Amino acid sequence: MLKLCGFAASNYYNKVKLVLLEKNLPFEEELAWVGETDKLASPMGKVPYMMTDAGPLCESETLAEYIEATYPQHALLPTDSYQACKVRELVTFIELYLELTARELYPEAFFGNKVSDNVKARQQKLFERYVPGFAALAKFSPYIAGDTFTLADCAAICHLPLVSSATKIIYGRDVLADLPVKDYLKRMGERPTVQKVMADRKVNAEAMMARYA
Ligand SMILES: N[C@@H](CCC(=O)N[C@@H](CS)C(=O)NCC(=O)O)C(=O)O
Repeated sequence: MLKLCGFAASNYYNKVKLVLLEKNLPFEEELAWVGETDKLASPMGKVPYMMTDAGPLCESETLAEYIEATYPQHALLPTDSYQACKVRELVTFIELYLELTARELYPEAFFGNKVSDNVKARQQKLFERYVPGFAALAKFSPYIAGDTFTLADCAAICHLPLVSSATKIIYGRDVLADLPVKDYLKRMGERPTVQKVMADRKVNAEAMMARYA
């Protein structure tokens, strides 16, 4: 049985959990806060990581690809290799250019710390290049990569809300405001799998904040 390790307030953890739920696979969850992770399974100390029958794995997209390759039911990648890579391309854009750029703002946006004006300005400049790049690839029709729910939706559903809220808090404007992200997330929020992930996220986020307090 697959065991997903980490905590449900994490967007990367939730991306993999959504993959597992969408594929209707049995799995266990093991709570591991940052600082309490298994260093052999996740040498960088990051979550999520996963215990499989074959051994441990880390990095959320590696986990997603492992699950997809090992359990073909309820496919989350197109069979056509070009179309599958279009999905992966979108995941990379969402994570490397949007989520990681926004992440620099999280300490101030969500955790009561301060981010320097230099960092805010640097990240804003990056968004000016990265958001149009993402907009050129994202379809929202009705799914992020086109007419089928894919791994890119699992990433978008978990990451885009943080990009929107962090930039809204720091800059007073959601950098994704000109894209149909809100409608898209509302549509995706109708899925029972997404509702389950978000409900668990809420409970765990409260526990996480209590740990900080
Ligand atoms: N590239 C990693 C990113 C995971 C990540 O940044 N997880 C955060 C929690 S949302 C974490 O573990 N942060 C602790 C740290 O960076 O040391 C992945 O895709 O799994």
